[in-house]
Amino acid sequence: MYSRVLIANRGEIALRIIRACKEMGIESVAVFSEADRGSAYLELADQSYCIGPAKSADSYLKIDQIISAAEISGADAIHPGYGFLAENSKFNEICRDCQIDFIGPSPAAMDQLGDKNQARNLAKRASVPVVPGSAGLIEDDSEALRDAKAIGYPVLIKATAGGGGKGMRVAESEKDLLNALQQARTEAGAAFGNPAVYLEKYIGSPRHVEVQVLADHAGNVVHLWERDCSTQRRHQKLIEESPSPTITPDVRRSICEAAVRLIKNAEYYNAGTVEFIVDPDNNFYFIEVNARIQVEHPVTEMVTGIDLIKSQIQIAAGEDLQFQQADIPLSGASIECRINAEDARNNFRPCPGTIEQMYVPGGMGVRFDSHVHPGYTVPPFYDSMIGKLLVFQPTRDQAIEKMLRALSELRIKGIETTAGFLATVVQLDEFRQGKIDTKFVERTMDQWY
Ligand code: MV4
Repeated sequence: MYSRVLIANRGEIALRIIRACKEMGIESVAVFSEADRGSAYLELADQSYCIGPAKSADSYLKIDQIISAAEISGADAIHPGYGFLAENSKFNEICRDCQIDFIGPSPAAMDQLGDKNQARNLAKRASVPVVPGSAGLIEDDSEALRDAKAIGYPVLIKATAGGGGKGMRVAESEKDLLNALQQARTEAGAAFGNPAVYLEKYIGSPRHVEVQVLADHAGNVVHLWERDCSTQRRHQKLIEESPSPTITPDVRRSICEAAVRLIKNAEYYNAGTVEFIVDPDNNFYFIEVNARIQVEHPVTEMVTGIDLIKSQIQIAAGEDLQFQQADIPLSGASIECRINAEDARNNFRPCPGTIEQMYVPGGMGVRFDSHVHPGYTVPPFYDSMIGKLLVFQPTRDQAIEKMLRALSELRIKGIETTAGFLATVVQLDEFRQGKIDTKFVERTMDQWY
């Protein structure tokens, strides 16, 4: 096992990883930008290093600075968290060249899955359903017109280098197609340096269901059931839960088996998430693989009792999985609300600033993963999530009541947060009834909140 792990991240996930290291008897090394200097959680790490100015591009994305900190501190491994360099295969490779273990999948797996068209082909080879679409990348306009006609409108143009909702364009009919194609290519070229696109049938109001997997270096692959992330707004997840209230036990079984099949075909190791969309007829389709730990991983920890960060570290250090599929129960119901420093009433405008007072909810079945505290200043340079409020209960109805109680206890003075907005969402009949899809927040909230 490692003696020392460097955490190439900040905020709540850095703290989450420090906690796992501490419990495993591993020393933790934190890095911070000038904007995060003096952040209280840094005190909980065994060492900490400044890696540059506030802007991410000058600090948390600076590969050479992070590698230097790892070498100076004597770290055996780097945990990238999520965002920043977590899915950067070049960083992953540089870690390998420097004989520092990267806690995550191989650079090759990352490259393959980072290309959505390749990932889609992998799914097909693994007999995992994909949305009906083009055979591969679109070469020219005539191919696009032919493929779109065969697929049937509306079609969705997707950038192969995209993901997470970036680089997509809907074409409602043939007359829109060539313009949309041109726009999608230009956008993808500018955003990702790769203009290549493919086509899929457009699924109107899908649900977002993703399956957590763990895979070791010996080829063992297990799933840890699914999370439902349909409660989102403009591709920003607001609430995540496990199990999904929108699928039947039959769909659960087959979607989880499909995820394992795909990962087995990918020579993948460490933690990963296989993302699907589910249509109104309960057909599920593979969308992409997230080759990292995700923000919403704690809901899975709550319903399985498995610590995903510890599992990632054990796998990276070469340990085989200590459990088989049959040893991974799904019990109870967990919900997570992302607490953001944003003003929901003003189009979710970020609200950095100093937290003057705060009261954190607690009690049975409540978990708050956060690095903030009274006196903490939320810097304006990074994403606005300041914590994740989780609940765990035997049933979803009870989890909803618990969440409402916990949200009502959470007090943060000095900055605006999304806590009140989330309470409104959780109380909606549609949410309570589990009638959620990716359009549900827009449909219900945007008109009157
Ligand atoms: C789709 C789709 C409809 N049809 N693909 C958006 C993020 C990326 N991970 C995949 N996404 C979608 N792909 C087809 N063929 C609708 C979405 C989508 C979506 C998916 C998951 C969660 C939220 C979403 C919000 C809007 C659109």
